[in-house]
Amino acid sequence: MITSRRLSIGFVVLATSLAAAPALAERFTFPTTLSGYNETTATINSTGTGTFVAKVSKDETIITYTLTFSDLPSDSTQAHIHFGRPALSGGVALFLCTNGTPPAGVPTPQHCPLRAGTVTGTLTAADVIALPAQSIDSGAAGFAEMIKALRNGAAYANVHTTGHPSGEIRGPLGKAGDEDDDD
Ligand SMILES: [Cu+2]
Repeated sequence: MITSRRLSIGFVVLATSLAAAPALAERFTFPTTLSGYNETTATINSTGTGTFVAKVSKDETIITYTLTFSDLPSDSTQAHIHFGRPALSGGVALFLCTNGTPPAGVPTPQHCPLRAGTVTGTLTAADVIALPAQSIDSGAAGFAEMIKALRNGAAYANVHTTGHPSGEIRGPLGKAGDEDDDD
């Protein structure tokens, strides 16, 4: 009896660690697709499309992201994660890339591809831009606030262009894409 009990406990431990294995690299994954139909305040009829995925590390200190877009009718100028829920505009909390003047107070973002391409990168507390009007802090507090926003569908990825400086293609983050394994 004892042997058989040990065996089943061993099996449960093995099964649990196998199930948890894919989650070791990140705690949350937030994928989305970008479209002009998601833009605010005006909906944009754009040929551009894109995909974006943000992966939050297990210890919630690093966001690794990949942004891909194509067929933009004018050159991209910058891309960000904004704090705002679907159908509402919100401030820029995290830069993904920029071809303009780099933001002050955070590490200089990489350049954006012009009409099509992919950028990958990592974001940490140092990259967060405070949004006082929306009560988003800078630093570690702001980073945690943005992860919470992502988990609650209150953030979006946005690519801006010369033709549409306030944003040409946009994708909502969180909710549907929230692969929460925090249990
Ligand atoms: Cu933006």
